Amino acid sequence: MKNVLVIGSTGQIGSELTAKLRSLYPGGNIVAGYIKGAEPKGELLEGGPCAEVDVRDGSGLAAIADKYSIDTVYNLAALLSAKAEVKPLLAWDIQVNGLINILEVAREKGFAVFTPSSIGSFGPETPRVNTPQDTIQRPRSMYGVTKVATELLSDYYFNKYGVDTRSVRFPGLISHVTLPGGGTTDYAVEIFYAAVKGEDFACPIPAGVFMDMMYMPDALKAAIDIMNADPSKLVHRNSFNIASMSLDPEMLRKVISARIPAFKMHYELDPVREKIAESWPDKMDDSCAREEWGWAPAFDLDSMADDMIAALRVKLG
Ligand code: AKB
Repeated sequence: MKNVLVIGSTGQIGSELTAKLRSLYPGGNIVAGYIKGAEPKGELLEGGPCAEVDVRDGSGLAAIADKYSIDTVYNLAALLSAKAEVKPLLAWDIQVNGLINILEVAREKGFAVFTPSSIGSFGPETPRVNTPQDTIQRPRSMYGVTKVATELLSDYYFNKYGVDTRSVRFPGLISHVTLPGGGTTDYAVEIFYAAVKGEDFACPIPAGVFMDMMYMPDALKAAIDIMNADPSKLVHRNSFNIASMSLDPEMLRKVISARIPAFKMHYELDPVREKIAESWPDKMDDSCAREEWGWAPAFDLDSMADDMIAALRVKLG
């Protein structure tokens, strides 16, 4: 990886991934791809090349790939799970038709493609605990439907055309640089912002509903390591389960209260997010990622909470 296009570079993952890749590959072109209305600012804008890229425009993408001799594309364009329930057709257009455009250009130009999948690719019939790598994927949300489709399309283009597609199934991501928007797991980020600001947090997910979560530095490491992995060791490709912690709102309340004793939380359930959360795994089995490309997370609940609170105290003053 040297010349990389990050599509969706101003989002929760993209903003941090672009910065990380720029620090790892200072001699390369790490292009921050964005759509109109979500232009990069500050360090993201000044730290390297930026280009407007809409996944629904294959020829625009091909021109950017040529201009920067792109060898790897991180395709992070997506509507998250709760938002995709409001705009299901737009979610399909961006996530599925958009990916087909990218894969078609990848066939022609020869670049590798990372398109994240998610715990959202599973559904209520999937084993909830130690969810196997290869198991039932019958999601009920449009987000999940698009994630299963993107896993299948990515494998199809690898098997049929040799496009180097790889990906991971991200848990809910906890981070302090860019807020997520429209996801079911957003609460696990928002709870920290509320606690550090001294606000009472209204939790949309019921106590006792567990989901896999991960701290952003581990997610970035996974996204980079999978694309650098030795292809001869990969039995799977799209997508690998990766896991680091399984949390419910009460676990987060406790870990935050231990650090911010005045923290207060009450429940104001969101029926859309509640239904989605209840259909997702509690804890994925990530042994294939560990065996095939050496995946190992660095953060657990306590070290993540220490780091999040320290970073937000600086950010929010
Ligand atoms: C969401 O909640 O929609 C995402 C995800 C788990 O894929 N954060």
